[in-house]
Amino acid sequence: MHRAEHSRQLKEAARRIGFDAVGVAAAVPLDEEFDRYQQWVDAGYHAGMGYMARNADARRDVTCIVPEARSVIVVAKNYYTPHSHGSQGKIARYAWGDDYHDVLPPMLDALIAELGQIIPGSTSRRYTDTGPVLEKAWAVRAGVGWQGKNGNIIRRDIGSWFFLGVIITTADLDPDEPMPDYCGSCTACLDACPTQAIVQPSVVDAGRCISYWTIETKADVEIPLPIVEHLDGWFFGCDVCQDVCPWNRFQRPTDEPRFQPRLGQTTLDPAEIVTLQPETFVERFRRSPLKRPKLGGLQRNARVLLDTNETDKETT
Ligand code: B12
Ligand code: SF4
Ligand code: SF4
Repeated sequence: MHRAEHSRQLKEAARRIGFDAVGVAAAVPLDEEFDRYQQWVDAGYHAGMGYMARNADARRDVTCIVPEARSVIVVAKNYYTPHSHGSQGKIARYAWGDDYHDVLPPMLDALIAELGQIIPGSTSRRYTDTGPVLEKAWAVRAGVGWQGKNGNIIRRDIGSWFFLGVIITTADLDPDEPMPDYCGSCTACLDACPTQAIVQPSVVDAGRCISYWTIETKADVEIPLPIVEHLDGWFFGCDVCQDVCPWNRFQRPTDEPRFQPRLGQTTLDPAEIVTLQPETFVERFRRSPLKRPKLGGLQRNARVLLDTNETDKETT
């Protein structure tokens, strides 16, 4: 059978499994993107994420992961639900429901199983924020979206509220064309970022990003004052640069019920979190992305927000 037919069948399977978009790129080295990644690391923009500086070979060349890989399949899963952020104790939209690290892998496994039917004998490995893969660079190459000036991958049909998943495979599939950039002359995200973390179009310095400080750092790390001063109620993650993006007017509600806000909540109460007991934490945040910084990290965030509220009261 022709490889165009294989690609068609794969895409049909991806839609059937519930992905909102799918594309294919040839598994050739990411030379240009890799150079930019290297510059990002050299500039120290990975801040305390030591793992981002490791396994550089695999980030450049996926055949370090799957020898004889021919194709990289990239899928998108929409997580948008029509609720708003509230104003205090705000949680980033991606973390309102169940953790995508639990939701996406079985879907990717189902797609790998289908691929095994379409091209028997193919070997594949999946990733969704789980290894040294430049998922956004692959998404652009596979035509799943373009990289916006806010650093995220965007599509014209659903905006940017989606997760990425990647399958590296020995299956020889028809590659798609990269998607052109539709940011144009817009600079809304650069202008709106409260901490000027977008240091140049599409380049985010994690060390200045609220998302990094509130999600990726541990309890014993103090959030620097210039970040604290601009938290504006963000408890976990930050969505400012996506909220202002005009392409997110094209957002559509997800069909995945597990991405609905747990207990209907899109905020956390800092006063409640500072006194939360470990057993309750484990119970309440099982399968939630909010467990990533552990109870200590969440309590550090809660204390910062409570302190900021106190200071606000004193100065007004
Ligand atoms: C590290 C990481 C972070 C870090 C660093 C963010 C970043 N922009 O890289 C922090 C903790 C800050 C973070 C935050 C968020 N993240 Co994050 N993160 C990752 C992770 C693990 C690696 C990303 C990476 O490789 N970064 C390194 C840099 C070098 O990569 P890059 O941005 O692709 O770099 C390119 C640009 O700098 C560009 N570039 C450089 N110079 C130039 C010049 C020009 C002209 C151009 C066009 C491009 C360009 O080239 C580089 C290479 O292609 C990925 C999962 C994965 N394995 O890919 C998720 C991932 C990127 N995150 C994701 C999400 C959802 C988020 C948040 C929205 C969560 C939130 N609401 O708080 C925020 C968004 C912040 C932002 N504005 O980027 C999703 C994005 C989905 C999407 N639609 O794009 C991913 C893909 C996870 C997933 N599987 O779904 N994240
Ligand atoms: S997530 Fe927030 S802090 Fe980070 S780049 Fe976007 S707007 Fe700036
Ligand atoms: S806000 Fe404007 S510049 Fe930023 S990603 Fe969206 S379209 Fe691009």
